[in-house]
Amino acid sequence: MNSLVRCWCGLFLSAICLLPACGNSSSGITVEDVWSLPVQIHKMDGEMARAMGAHEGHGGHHGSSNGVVYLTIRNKGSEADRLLSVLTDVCEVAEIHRTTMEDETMMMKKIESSLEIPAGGTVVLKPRDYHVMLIELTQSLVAGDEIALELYFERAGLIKVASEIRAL
Ligand SMILES: [Cu+2]
Repeated sequence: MNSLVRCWCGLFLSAICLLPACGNSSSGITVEDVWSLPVQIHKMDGEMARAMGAHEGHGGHHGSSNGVVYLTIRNKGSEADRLLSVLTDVCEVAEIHRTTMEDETMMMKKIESSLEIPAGGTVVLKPRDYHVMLIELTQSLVAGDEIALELYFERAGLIKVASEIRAL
């Protein structure tokens, strides 16, 4: 009887995590519209190449494969939360970056600490803005495939999402 109960419980939990926005309901955080692009340094267009060239730490990896992840984080809770880190198996390091314009040059910087998601607010990681940088891919990103990401929030804890890889 005990094993049957555990079995049903397991099924129930996996069913919850198959929902597209697999959030922690008590925290109010949901993650939606998760997608990725491969970024090949030597194949990037001028704009991106300048951004990457200006980027500390990427210059030394000329020719290595990187990727980006874009996503939307909603906080329906009454308290602010913070995205602390991102983990994935497909690269050596995943960092939260922000692209900004400085003196008409596109710059990309790792954010200083963590990314705040205000109470009742939405933060969109999108091209030319916040993004998750996948540095030194250990496997190639193939359009149509999905990669697994683990997002760690200060209050909501771990939220696992799948990111759809789009074509460049
Ligand atoms: Cu970046």
